[in-house]
Amino acid sequence: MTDRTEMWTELGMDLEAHDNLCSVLPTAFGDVFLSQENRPAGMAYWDMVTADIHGIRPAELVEAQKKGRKVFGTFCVYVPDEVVVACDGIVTGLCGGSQFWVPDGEQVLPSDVCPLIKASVGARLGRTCPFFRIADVFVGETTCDGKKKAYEILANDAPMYIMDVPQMKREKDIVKWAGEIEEFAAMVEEVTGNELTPENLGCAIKVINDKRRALARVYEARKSTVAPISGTDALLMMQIAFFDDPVRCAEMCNKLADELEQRIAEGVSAMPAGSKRILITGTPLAVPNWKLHHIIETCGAVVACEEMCTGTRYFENLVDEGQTTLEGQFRALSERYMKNNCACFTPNTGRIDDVIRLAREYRVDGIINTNLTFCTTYKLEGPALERAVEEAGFPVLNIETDYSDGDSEQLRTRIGAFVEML
Ligand code: BJ8
Repeated sequence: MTDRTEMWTELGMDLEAHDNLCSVLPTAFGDVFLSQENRPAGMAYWDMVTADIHGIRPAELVEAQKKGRKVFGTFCVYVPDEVVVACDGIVTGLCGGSQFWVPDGEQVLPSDVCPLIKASVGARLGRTCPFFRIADVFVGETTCDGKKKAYEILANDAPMYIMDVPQMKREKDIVKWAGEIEEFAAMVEEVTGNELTPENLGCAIKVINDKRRALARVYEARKSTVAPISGTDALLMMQIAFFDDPVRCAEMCNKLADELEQRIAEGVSAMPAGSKRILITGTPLAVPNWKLHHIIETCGAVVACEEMCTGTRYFENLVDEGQTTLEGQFRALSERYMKNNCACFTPNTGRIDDVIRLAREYRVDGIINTNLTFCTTYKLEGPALERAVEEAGFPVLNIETDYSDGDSEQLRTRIGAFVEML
């Protein structure tokens, strides 16, 4: 593997601490991914990217910056990538999914904050993630309270721009989000030095829609009871989609979908016969958080679908490609993004409808509702969700967990018992 020390040094990273992270990742990756049997050959791409996750893509971003392009780091699926791509900027995800970053986050945050927030702040302040060093602009948003306050802390160390996400979904909220997107576009134009036009925004809308279509094809294949891919592999594909070049992402996902469709036709499964099918819903699973999928899929079940931001919410609903003015395009973007069902909204009954719809479409036997510890919004809407899906005929297991491995055995016992009774 290419030695990245020079790049990491130039990025001002803490090399010693970063070495500790790099030393545990290969074992974790091997245990979770390479131990699986009958994987699709197409996963070789994601294995390669993940094996050098702090090298390959960061090196591309640094090269692009040398040519004058700007990198925008984002924390939420409400931020419209299309605007950045239209202005020849690059988007990269910034949500932290490793326990490794949590202690550095706890230096400045109370311990009773969700691990995603602590890890994201820790990754920046501990200088142990190249993506958090590379981003020219950090784009935050007014979703949950913890994130809003964490962004204030991050702003002391990183260039933050905040988008004001509405908390309801009325017509005036859609209008407001379109206005926020317009203001965001002005900032992106200024940072990139490139003008946003209906033409380049139209192209970017098509590029990101193509990426959504490709991800959707892989998910479509997961509806088959043949189970041509494990949920763990599909999750990795989804997590990397937040970092990859969108055109290449679509190309690789389409290739994978071709292979999965072939496997379905030939009856080739990645999972043992009789594996119970699970839909998982809840808070996002940022890379490298593979804990729940690994436990579920080593307990006699397959994760068939994720109703979460690292799942269906990332690709369902396309942006209308028929608009020819910036005003019409901002409105089309707003309409699409406002269809996303985050627990930060009130009410958020659309998520319950989605979970039941997806549970039927993916023909699942049971649902796991997962909540990151201290995420109040998702926790509070949990009971209503669980009641509704049970009424719809789906058994449900509620899980609250963080990034540490301390509860893994306890989770294995609970999930094993749940799968057993399906
Ligand atoms: S659209 S889910 S990506 S906000 S888990 S940080 S909500 S305390 S991540 Fe999210 Fe956007 Fe919503 Fe999706 Fe807060 Fe909860 Fe932590 Fe969360």
